[in-house]
Amino acid sequence: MLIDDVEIKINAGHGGKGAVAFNKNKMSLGPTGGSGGKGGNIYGEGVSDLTALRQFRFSKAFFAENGKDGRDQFRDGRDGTDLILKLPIGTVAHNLTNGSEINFEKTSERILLAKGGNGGKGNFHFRSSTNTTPKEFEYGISGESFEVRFELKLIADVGFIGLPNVGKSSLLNKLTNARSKVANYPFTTLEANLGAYYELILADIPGLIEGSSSGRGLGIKFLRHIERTHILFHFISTESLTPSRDYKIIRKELGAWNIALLKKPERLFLTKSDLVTTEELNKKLSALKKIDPHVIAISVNDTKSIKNIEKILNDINANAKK
Ligand SMILES: Nc1nc2c(ncn2[C@@H]2O[C@H](COP(=O)(O)OP(=O)(O)OP(=O)(O)O)[C@@H](O)[C@H]2O)c(=O)[nH]1
Ligand SMILES: [Mg+2]
Repeated sequence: MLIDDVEIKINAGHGGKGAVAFNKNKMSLGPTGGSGGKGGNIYGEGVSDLTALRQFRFSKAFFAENGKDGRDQFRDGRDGTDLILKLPIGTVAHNLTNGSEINFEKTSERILLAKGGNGGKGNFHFRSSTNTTPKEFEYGISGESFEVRFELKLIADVGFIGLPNVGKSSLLNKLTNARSKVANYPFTTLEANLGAYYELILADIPGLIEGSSSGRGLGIKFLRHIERTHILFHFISTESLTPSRDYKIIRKELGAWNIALLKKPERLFLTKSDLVTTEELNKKLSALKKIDPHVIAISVNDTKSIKNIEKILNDINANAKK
């Protein structure tokens, strides 16, 4: 199961305490108390492993090390070690306390999530001409600590949508080296799958049905994975008795998740063209032409269809580079 939405608590390190100490060797009372070390920071780091959020499934609290206390003989406490959390690229970190968001988009990019507290000053830092034997010191400050939600929104260029069983995964597998599960029943695909077509990333997601937005079928949470795509490929099967209605059902569910999905460019495909007679194919095609005059009929078993789709993808790729 792809873990794509988790909540945890992160606690950056507490600063160490400053020391109160005096010079013993020389029998003078000069202050020698060192300062406390800084508490460790917590960083997120983008990684290409899409399953990296799995580490947060059962462990819910993460701590960076506290700074060590200052000691005598001017010895400052060591800083606490930073904690690095590996996050799949495409993760949005939502700070649930102040509502801020951070996007992790590049591998190896480290971004500060929670800052460690500063260490306190030791008494050495309080010396002055009027106070040569200070007993003051500071406590360290606590590190930032808050609940954070990591939401993975896969980074893809093209999103495949449609009712279950229309051939989304079959096409992904045909166009890329992905091995998305294919079977002749609804809801074969249970989570988003990515495939690479040259530089373009294609995302195949589970099928939507009427009422997905109210929790029917597999729900619609997986639509987060196509939120950032440039274009949607919408598939309707020739097996459907009501192609235009199917189209509207899917559009309604998309809008229920995020209205922005309805504004994305879309290409419409009538799939499994090999299953029906030319007459039936044309009938269904003309019904869909009323919705989109550029709709095309395809079959994964037909080389010409695949070439057509590859041409569309090549154009998208060329436009993306402009
Ligand atoms: N004849 C024919 N069968 C196809 C074609 N494309 C897909 N199929 C078959 O249709 C069935 C469903 O294909 P999938 O690719 O699993 O469909 P899906 O849209 O990914 O389905 P879900 O993951 O359940 O949403 C499988 O048995 C495929 O072999 C096609 O062009 N022609
Ligand atoms: Mg599928």
